[in-house]
Amino acid sequence: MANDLSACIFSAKGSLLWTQAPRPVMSSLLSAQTEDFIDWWQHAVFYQIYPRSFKDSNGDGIGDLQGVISKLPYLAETGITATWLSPIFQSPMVDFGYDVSDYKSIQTEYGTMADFEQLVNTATSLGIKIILDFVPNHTSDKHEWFIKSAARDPLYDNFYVWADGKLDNQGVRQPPNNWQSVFYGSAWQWHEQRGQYYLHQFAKEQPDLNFRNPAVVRAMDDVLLFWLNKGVAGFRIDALNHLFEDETLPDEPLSGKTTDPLSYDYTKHIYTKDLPEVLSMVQHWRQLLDDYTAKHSEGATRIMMTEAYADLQVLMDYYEDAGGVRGSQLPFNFHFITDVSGDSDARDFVYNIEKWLIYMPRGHTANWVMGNHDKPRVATRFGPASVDAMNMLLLTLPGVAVTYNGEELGMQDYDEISWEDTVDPPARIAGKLDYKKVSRDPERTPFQWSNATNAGFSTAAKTWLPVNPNYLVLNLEAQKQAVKSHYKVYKSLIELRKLPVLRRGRFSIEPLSRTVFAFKRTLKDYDTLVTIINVSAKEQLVNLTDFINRPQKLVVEVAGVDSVYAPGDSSFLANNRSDKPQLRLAPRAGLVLSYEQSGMSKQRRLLVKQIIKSFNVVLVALLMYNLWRHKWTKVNFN
Ligand SMILES: [Ca+2]
Ligand SMILES: [Ca+2]
Repeated sequence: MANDLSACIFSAKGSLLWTQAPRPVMSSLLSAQTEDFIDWWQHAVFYQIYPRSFKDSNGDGIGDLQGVISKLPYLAETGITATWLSPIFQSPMVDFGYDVSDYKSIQTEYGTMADFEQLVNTATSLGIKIILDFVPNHTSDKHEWFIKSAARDPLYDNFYVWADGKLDNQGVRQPPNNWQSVFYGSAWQWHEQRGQYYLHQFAKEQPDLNFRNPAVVRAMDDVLLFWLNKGVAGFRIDALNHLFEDETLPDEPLSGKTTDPLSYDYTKHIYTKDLPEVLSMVQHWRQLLDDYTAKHSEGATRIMMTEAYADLQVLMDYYEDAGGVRGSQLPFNFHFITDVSGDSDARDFVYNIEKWLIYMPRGHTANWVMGNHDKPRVATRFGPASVDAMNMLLLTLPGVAVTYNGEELGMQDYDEISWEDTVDPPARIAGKLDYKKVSRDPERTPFQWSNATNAGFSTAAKTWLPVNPNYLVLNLEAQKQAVKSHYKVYKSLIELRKLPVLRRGRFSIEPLSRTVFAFKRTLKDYDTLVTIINVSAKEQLVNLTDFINRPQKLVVEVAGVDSVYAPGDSSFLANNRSDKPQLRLAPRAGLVLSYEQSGMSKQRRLLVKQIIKSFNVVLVALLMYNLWRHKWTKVNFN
């Protein structure tokens, strides 16, 4: 099936289904995906596991692979079919695994290769795909490639970005240019042994690889093939748009955003980010994955998802460039993280959702990332009351949904981590006064499984990051037992996602007011699904007559924990005698409703067909009886 997929998408080009309402509306561009051709990844929920904080199996206070294995049944029970794991490779952990010292071995504190193989086998038996985090931009400074490169070993001499410094007016050696590290300070570090500076776009312990060297490209291809042979379904590619820098090392122009020359915001990153060479690497890796899938067709399509905080046009070229060359299946869509917040109104949401779909090349799959380990959690960005509504939005939009672990419970950032307990590198660099402004530790605290010690994460006296004290009330066990909970809402949404209308239905969206927006998913012969979100902090009464012909026919499928409605409610609008029946939406709440679009649902249609069929049988029987009686009478007369 995988091999037929691209052909199917191409042949279906031009058959897009655009809705015809006068309001701004969008096609999901999913029409190309008939039921037979939806590949495993095209409608999956990708659950991001941050292994260090997920589950500790041996009581050292650090999450590990056996911990992840022990929780795979939980993911399966929740309905998760795909995961992506933050790095699990050998690393000095300066940047918690994003500084890899050996791409082909497992970090000792996380487990062994045997544990990893067990993880893949167990996941496979539960129907869960494993995606690994691939960190190509830089290695650890403890990687043997870097050590050999620093020593000018001829095989590795050119593996990293080395440059001579320059002398200032006082004759003091300075870095070759004004490039800054994302983590603050110069992106150049002097290396005494080599007698040159090396580039590090992130921490100084993360030297940038030189992808202009074909030997580096080959070495990294080899890493990808190694893990593909271990049975992974693909890769999430880290910090993609930082891969290449301008070879002539020019100064970057000033941005005017800050007067601090050591801040990453001090310059515009026109020579260190989103260079055209990045696209060619994406296409190269796509080819590698496609070739692998073709050679190992017994397995699933191997895919890539790419991390780049970049302009929309750049991201769309990753999908497919103007020449039709394909790259990333899923260039991460971070609009829900970067472009909307708790202060956004309904129009901002609609605009950002449509923006992605308008620019996405035809025949591709949309994706929506609601959170990750680098950004504050949903409850912090949108407010704790928004948790259910944001999950409704995420899980009923067309395409792929990406959930960061803990968001199914509405876990909250732990903002009170002391300076002493702070471990995130940019936070340590920022110092005691400013660390809270940049620290990513608050969204990385251990998963809250129960109200047991350390939230059931670990039996250690001290965990690597403190557990959020709210675990006593906010934990999975409590949410499983409660009548209503964020987890139960999340799980019911995943169940609902199995409906054909959510897998491949058309999509149209409108702001109904400044505070409420709604979208429809429609598919011939199936009930329409409608998602309505109130993004304001006030209760809203919503008149749906503009949006739907007969709102009286709506039935609640999923309601949030604060909703006055419950799943199955259907009489709430029918009993409303007003000409313009109104729906009541709690502050920052959402609702998912079903609606018999054509007046007759698939189920009812089948019933009618059955009745007609039975009626036909009776009719034929009557006819036969009449014929027989006629013949018998005739015989009698003769
Ligand atoms: Ca452990
Ligand atoms: Ca780079």
